[in-house]
Amino acid sequence: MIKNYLKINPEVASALADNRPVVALESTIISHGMSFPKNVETALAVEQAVRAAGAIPATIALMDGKICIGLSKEEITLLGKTGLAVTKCSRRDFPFILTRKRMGATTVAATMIAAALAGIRIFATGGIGGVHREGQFNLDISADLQELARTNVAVISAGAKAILDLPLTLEYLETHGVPVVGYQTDWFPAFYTRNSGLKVDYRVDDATEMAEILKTKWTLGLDGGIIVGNPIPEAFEMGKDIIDAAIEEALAKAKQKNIKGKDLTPFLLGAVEAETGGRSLDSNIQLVLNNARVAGEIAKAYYNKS
Ligand code: PSU
Ligand code: MN
Repeated sequence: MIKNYLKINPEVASALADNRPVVALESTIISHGMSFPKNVETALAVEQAVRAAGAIPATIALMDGKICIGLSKEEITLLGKTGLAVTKCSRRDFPFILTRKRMGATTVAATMIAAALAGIRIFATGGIGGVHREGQFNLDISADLQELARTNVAVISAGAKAILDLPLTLEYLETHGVPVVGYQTDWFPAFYTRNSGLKVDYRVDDATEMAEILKTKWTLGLDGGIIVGNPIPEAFEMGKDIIDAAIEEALAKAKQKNIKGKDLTPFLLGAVEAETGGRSLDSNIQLVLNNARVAGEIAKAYYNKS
């Protein structure tokens, strides 16, 4: 039974049972997205931001043969300290990591799967995976995009990093019927910068309307997620030239080292951070906090109870 694989912490379980707002949070951002101790500090601050918005946070990871929904401070610290030695898990990895009782950090795709199993509909992260540069030749397309096409969870993110091919990413999402919303913007955000220069399908200005749109989609049986693109706050936006140069350097290094598959995204994230002397990390933290806040507000409107 699925239930045997789920370990939902009591606070989250009771919120779900009472139809109170819950926000799912991923753990690959902790193990592979940032380094210790900033990763742990950020993960805890993100949980606080969800609480401040009036929702219950549920950070998700695989541990001891269970899909854990809602982690303790100790579990978050363990993930953060173990870092890259934790297995980065997407859809394909669940059966192996659970059977072998290994520790697994969930990507956007895996967090969507786990959230849906637990009955959580709203999920906040930093940036989603997408179609990599030259994706039309190397077919490196994140499993996040397929998951968004099939699993009923709304993903609040600051868009996707320009390490990816953003136009191809949006084309792929359109083909698979995944709506891309700009939250208080007409433009798809590019993570460190507010505007990728690419238009979103729909602009939505408030949490209440966003919640209604989600209910309408799922009531109609139109399975799949929605991307809610929430741009980085202006004060923390990076200069486009600085970030573009760092990304070009990172991409060149990855090519030279022949980094491929699931290692590519963490490698590029680390290389960009190193190139910008940690400045990108501050922006990264601030945009995740902002996404947690907006996700909390959408969850409150969706569950209509606090
Ligand atoms: N993009 C970021 N930060 C991240 C990730 C992506 O800006 O931490 C992580 C997320 O967990 C995402 C995963 O789901 O990388 C995508 O990896 P891949 O490209 O291998 O599918
Ligand atoms: Mn990939």
